[in-house]
Amino acid sequence: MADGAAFDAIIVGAGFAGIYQLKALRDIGLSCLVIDQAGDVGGTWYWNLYPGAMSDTESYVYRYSWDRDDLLSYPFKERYVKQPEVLAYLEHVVERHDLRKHMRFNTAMLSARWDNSTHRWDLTVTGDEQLSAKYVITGLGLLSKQNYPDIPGLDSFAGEMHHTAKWPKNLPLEGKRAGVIGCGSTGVQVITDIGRKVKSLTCFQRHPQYSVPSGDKKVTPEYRRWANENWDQIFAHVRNSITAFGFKESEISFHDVGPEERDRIFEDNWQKGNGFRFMFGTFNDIATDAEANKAACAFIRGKIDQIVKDPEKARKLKPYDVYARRPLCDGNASNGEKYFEQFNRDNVDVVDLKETPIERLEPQGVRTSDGKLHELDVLIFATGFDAVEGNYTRIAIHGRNGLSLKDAWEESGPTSYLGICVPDFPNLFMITGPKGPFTNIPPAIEVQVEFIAEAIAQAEKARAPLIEATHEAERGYSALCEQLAANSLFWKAEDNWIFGANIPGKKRCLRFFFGGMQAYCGKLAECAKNGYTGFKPFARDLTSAR
Ligand code: NA7
Repeated sequence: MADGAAFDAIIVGAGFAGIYQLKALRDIGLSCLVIDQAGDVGGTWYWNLYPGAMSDTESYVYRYSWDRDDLLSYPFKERYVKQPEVLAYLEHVVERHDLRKHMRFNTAMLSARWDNSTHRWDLTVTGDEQLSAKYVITGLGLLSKQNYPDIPGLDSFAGEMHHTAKWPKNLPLEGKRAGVIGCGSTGVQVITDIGRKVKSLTCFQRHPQYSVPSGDKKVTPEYRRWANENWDQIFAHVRNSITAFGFKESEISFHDVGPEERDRIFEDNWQKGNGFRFMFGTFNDIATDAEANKAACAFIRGKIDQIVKDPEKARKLKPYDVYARRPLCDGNASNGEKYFEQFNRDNVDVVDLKETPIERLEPQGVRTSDGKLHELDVLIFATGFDAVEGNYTRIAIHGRNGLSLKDAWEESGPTSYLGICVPDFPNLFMITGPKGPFTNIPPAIEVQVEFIAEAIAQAEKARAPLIEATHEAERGYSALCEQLAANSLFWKAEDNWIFGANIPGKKRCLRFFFGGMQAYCGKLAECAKNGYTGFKPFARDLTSAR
């Protein structure tokens, strides 16, 4: 093995997760290396350069909570952070904490194999280089393996085709005839941003969406002062909430109030904006009670009818299925217009793919089943991701006895203990792994990073650096996840990536912990406090190891 190729910890991914994990492990004295296949830091925010890309979490809780001076001083201009700002923020954190010297870019993990004789992971990375580490921590992101639909004639299209998650920098769209396939979080953002820039925009929509305005606006000095005076309470609230989105979640049931009050609450939350707020800040049972859910759907359909002037476009844009996908919200275009308002433009149209599915791509554009050729210069795939496990199963990760992670998940679907560890894969930790919490992502990353760093610190102290979840613990945790999701209406939404149902051939099963952030933090704290229950003994051997 080449000199310098052995580390205490190798962290894969230089996004929100990898950056904080590096800092946490470096600060306890471990030798660490971060590798990333990208050319620089940023993770999701390195790749997603598509027009309109933004976080749909409010800016003040889309950042790290642990650097007080930085929280007080780092600027944010608007209520929602846009891709360039998130990227600049992550670059700033890396420089501020002198982390770059531990990072290597353009370096992908191609395979990882546990060696039970050395108790180390052997990694092969780009260029067939061999690296080794006691601990491997993956911060691969939930959503990074792109999903390209298998459309006949894909290669025949003569124009440009781009997936939103692999967007070329500064692609000019002005004056072009653009098509967008997909109207999830990403599609809604792209459409809102480019409607007024392109010559024509054809939106190919399979399921219409319940999108709510974000409520984006400029950050005023008063708002910033409020945040600066309340960082402790803000982040305490985040960890004690369900969604970790920083707003007050509703404690009342839809059935607790009468029709007028219901309308007032829906309207109030629509005006405040944010998709998660609309789902969890209105009533506490929108995601679990069919009647409450239907009322929310009817309210949003009413808004679409009010906003979209052409009744035929409005008809196509109105969803009638259950409101039980990841809640969406749309930002503002540079002129302040929002998603549904785009369809009042003469140059923006929607094609309902349930009525007229795509038959094939042709050199000039997209041919739908009604025989119509939608002529295009550029086709944008906002078609989402092979979410959650997609990043893991494409890499050969082999644990004990050569077992691959792919095979370990073959029957059960992607699973874990605490969203972090998999039995038979010692010293491997997944940040935002399967069955992690369904919340705002940066706070979820933080609690996982801190749990991993503390477990490793304990194992190092005990000189017993072998951290491995038991099968029993994984089964128990999975059963808890199932129980927590049992009443959720999310099961009823078709083609939902949350259950892996957006990709043909993927196993339809639960991929998240639906108990909320507070309960999730409670599980991690309880595990650590009781001597890392659910793991084969390591920290508990502290005394005997000495
Ligand atoms: P999503 O939420 O998975 O949305 C993908 C969209 O692409 C959605 O509208 C899909 O329609 C559509 N899609 C996917 N495959 C096809 C085919 N074959 N034909 C037509 N339309 C298709 O991905 P996003 O990138 O928007 O968001 C992912 C997450 O990233 C988001 O939740 C945030 O957390 C950030 P469907 O609705 O399935 O009918």
